[in-house]
Amino acid sequence: MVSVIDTDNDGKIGKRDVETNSALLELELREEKADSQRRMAWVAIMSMIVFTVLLFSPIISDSRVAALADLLGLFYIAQAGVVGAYMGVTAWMSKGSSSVITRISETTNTNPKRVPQPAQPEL
Ligand SMILES: [Ca+2]
Repeated sequence: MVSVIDTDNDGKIGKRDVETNSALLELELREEKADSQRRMAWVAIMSMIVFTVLLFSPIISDSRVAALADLLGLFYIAQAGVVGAYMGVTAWMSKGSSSVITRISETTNTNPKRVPQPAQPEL
């Protein structure tokens, strides 16, 4: 259940309140998604580091490393792909998020450019 908050404090839930709330909800969902994608990228980076350290440690024998060579190559490519996709998606999403912020500032009228100017006296 999503509750609608009276964002402009006029005591009524109007169309602008619903628009502002839906824009804020969209931002929250976007942030959640970005958080989980960032976590995935960090796990990918850390797994590459941990696996590399493990492969160079004496715990794993040379014969095992040789046997897993092809699989490990694919592993590194896949993990680097996750990190690269994260970078690309982050850059792409940062372009789209400005439209939501513009929508919020339009509905809440907090954009300083949109503050109505006092009428100029005619000379
Ligand atoms: Ca309202």
